[in-house]
Amino acid sequence: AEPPKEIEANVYFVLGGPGSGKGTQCDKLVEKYGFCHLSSGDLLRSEVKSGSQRGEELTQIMERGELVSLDIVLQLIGEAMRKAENPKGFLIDGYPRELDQGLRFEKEIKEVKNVIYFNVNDDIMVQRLLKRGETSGRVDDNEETIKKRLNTFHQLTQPTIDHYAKQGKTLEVKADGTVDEIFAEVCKFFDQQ
Ligand code: B4P
Repeated sequence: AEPPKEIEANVYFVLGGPGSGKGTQCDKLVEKYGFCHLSSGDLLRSEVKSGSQRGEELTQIMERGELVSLDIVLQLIGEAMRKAENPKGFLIDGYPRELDQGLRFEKEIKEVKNVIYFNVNDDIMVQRLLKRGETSGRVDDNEETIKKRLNTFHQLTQPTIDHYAKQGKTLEVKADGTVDEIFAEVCKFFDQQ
């Protein structure tokens, strides 16, 4: 087999609770800076849509607001990264959600340059997700699952964010404002890179 292609572009992890605006901000960053945006949630949802054997299992895990297995997500992200053509950088959105995911990624794929953390309180996240749930058709945008997703975030993802903050790699963005206010903050950071 061919050796895996070396990843040259910078890697940024984009983290925050469910409904913190990760996906929303990443779309705008792609447009402005030409990054390649890979959302672990989107990759999992398209795996479900493809009708593969593991799709049914993934749906159930997402419905429970739990994390799917580390190997599946890492494999999906790695594959997608190697397919990207001339990316200006990678925004890895919603990953790592537990410390092990981050450690494995850095060991097997590449060291992360920075972590962008969207910090919002739970009440606002719940409001945003319930609103999205009116039209999204997502199995996890309902009150019960949202509570579980918040729980998973506080128990597993928050310590992961702390880990990178200690390394001085984290940009923390206060993310309870409007989409444009938050975007302006993030752009200040990327314009200096
Ligand atoms: P995700 O798809 O990552 O779901 P999410 O956390 O809700 O983020 P999303 O990007 O969709 O929402 P956003 O904050 O942008 O994960 C879903 C599930 O997949 C997980 O529960 C887990 O089971 C599984 N999974 C994913 N990654 C995994 C991993 N690495 N390992 C294991 N399992 C994994 O936006 C939410 C809403 O807010 C939008 O409707 C948006 O319009 C709105 N909004 C955004 N910014 C706003 C603002 N400033 N003001 C008002 N509304 C705003």
